[in-house]
Amino acid sequence: MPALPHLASGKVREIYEIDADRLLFVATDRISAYDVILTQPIPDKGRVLTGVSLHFFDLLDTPNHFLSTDLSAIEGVDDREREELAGRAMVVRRAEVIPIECVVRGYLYGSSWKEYQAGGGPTTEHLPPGLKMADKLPEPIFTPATKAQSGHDENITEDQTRQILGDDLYEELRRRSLDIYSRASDYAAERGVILADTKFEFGHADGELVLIDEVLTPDSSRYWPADEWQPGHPVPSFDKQYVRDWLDSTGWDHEPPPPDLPDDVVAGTRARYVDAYAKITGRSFTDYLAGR
Ligand code: Q0Z
Repeated sequence: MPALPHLASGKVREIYEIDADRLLFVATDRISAYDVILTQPIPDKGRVLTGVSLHFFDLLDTPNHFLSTDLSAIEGVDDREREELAGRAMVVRRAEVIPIECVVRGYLYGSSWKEYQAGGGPTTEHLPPGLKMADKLPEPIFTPATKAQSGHDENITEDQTRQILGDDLYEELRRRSLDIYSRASDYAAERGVILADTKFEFGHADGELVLIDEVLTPDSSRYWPADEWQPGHPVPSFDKQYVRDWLDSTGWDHEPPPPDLPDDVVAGTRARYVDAYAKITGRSFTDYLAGR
């Protein structure tokens, strides 16, 4: 959208180039469900996700790519665009991206549960037998993945990851990822929220290993209301369950095109994102918007 060179498009995010050292990282209001981008945007969803990332960059105080939310000195962004981008855009340090998704899991769910149930796979190689769906793991595990051609992440073994990264970088990323997960999940637990799993990306900037991309957002993490967690049962997702349930009520087969969301479902989904911001960060989203 801004008159800056477009660098990359994600399903729901965009990256623009500011200069050789800096990028503009934008969270849009697009939403995906069952891996399909829905036709209607969810107003402020991008601001909720950016607010959550900013909250954790601040709280974690770990080397990261965040520079500023101030767009006033960025040439190529006009006043209208500045208003549209406010609260959803970050100026970040350009890094050399490490091509591994650093996934940490504290609970057995999603693709890892599927692997476990099917007799084991890369994410379950260090797990004991006898676990149930959504069980809390004996300790959090580092289960890296690569971005596959399909756009779907592919889980890889510890040996494969060590081959790609080398032992030193593997161990550094594992230590950093587990440490961040441990601190964020303690923070969430104090608020009645379970951080079931999350995915980090890292890069090198000026010889420093920095956390990049979005961090600990509902799109990159699985957050559960603690009072709805029951081992052995599926756990409803905080933010997306409502819209998934509505989509399923239409009989949609999860193949594009998706059905149009009625206005009340858009509004209900927005309300759940705003509520997720408050539950996860302990702050009011209205205050976030006022201070953006
Ligand atoms: C992240 C991605 C997105 C599409 C590039 N600080 C950085 N330095 C260099 N590169 C990146 C970052 Cl964050 C970078 N991605 C992933 C994000 C849309 C792809 F919003 N690609």
